[in-house]
Amino acid sequence: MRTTRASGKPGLAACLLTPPGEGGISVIALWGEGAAGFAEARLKPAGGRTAAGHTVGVRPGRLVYGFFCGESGEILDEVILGFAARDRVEINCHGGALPARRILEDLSSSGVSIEKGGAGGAFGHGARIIEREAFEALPAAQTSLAARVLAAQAGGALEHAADGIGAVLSHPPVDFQKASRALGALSATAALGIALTRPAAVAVAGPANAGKSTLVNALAGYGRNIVTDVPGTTRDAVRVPVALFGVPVVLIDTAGAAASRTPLAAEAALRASNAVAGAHAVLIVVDSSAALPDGYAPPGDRQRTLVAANKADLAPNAAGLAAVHEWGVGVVETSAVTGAGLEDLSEAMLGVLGVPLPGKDSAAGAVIFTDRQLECVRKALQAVERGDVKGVLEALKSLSSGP
Ligand SMILES: Nc1nc2c(ncn2[C@@H]2O[C@H](COP(=O)(O)OP(=O)(O)OP(=O)(O)O)[C@@H](O)[C@H]2O)c(=O)[nH]1
Ligand SMILES: [Mg+2]
Repeated sequence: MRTTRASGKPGLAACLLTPPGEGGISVIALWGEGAAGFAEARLKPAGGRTAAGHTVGVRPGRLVYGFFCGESGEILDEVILGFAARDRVEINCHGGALPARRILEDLSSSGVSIEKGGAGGAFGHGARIIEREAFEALPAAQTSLAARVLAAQAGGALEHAADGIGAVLSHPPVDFQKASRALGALSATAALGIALTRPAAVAVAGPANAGKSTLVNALAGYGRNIVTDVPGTTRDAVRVPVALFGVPVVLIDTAGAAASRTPLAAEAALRASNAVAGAHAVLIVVDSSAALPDGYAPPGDRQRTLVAANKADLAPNAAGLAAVHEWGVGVVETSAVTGAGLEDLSEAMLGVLGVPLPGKDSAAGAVIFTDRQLECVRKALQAVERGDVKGVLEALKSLSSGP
């Protein structure tokens, strides 16, 4: 989103770096030729001397405390200005929606172009596209693995890999096989990279009282959901973010399949089936120490279903377990109470989601983490198959430089 430019400061742009909402501070980036001088002229330093015309000794790396004034001289907020370079300033004002909005509105009416917000916006000025995409995704990273992978891509890992593949084709002898292998390996990283930035949802369904909520709590690491020994405890579909080997996933705990026909039970069942329909995968939790309820059939399609045969700490019910194995889907024995089998279950869940298990080096190398990047690599692969060097180089260029 770009506001209409007014006259006055055609070379300057600004954007809000911090997310909207309550917080200690908001940070506005202001950049463009003359940004430091512009900000300096708007600052009334806390030390006394008035704003315009008086120097505060701006130099890169300096922080200056004072009051940021509007075009008319009105004080807009108490701020700390950070001068990152001659043409880049960060305005740290009070948090919450209003102080930053007042400053941005004033900058806009002074002719400063207001750019799309988020950390990526601040780097839009001269930034490479993959770096910008990484900085846009970083604030939403939910696990340290996601943050490390994105930081590595912001630092150039993916761009470097693309350059390396381009180099293989740019000089004779052109090695299509090598380029094809490298592009194949690169596109295979997308399953992990995209899962890190766009967490998949797994619906947790199954008969009442099987231990669904206890299992979700165990995977989350805290008592998010109410657990009791009364069948029918869970009614709502409750979304619980968890990390499976560093991969963020949203588990949706649902009401157990039960025979009750009350309106509340009917609504709970509807919410459960909606969760199953909308999820990327389904984890069916059964009580392996009991027979399956009469007529119970697993919801969802088999390709994306996994079973946790829970309560494995109790004596197994052979007939119930045999019936579950007939469903033809992966079965992992778990005990949500002792924690047994939870690692195997986490690994199996990633398998059903098509996400490779992250390795020690996953955060260090090149990783595709957006659909746009994957599309570029796919185009490069197609061009390799056609023997079209120019097509590959163009696709790699758009991976690193955008359309
Ligand atoms: N022994 C044993 N008990 C378990 C295990 N998991 C859950 N339970 C117990 O089983 C009972 C039901 O657990 P919940 O987690 O509420 O089961 P649920 O499937 O969410 O039940 P609804 O929400 O009613 O469908 C509780 O008393 C739990 O403590 C397990 O692995 N082993
Ligand atoms: Mg429950």
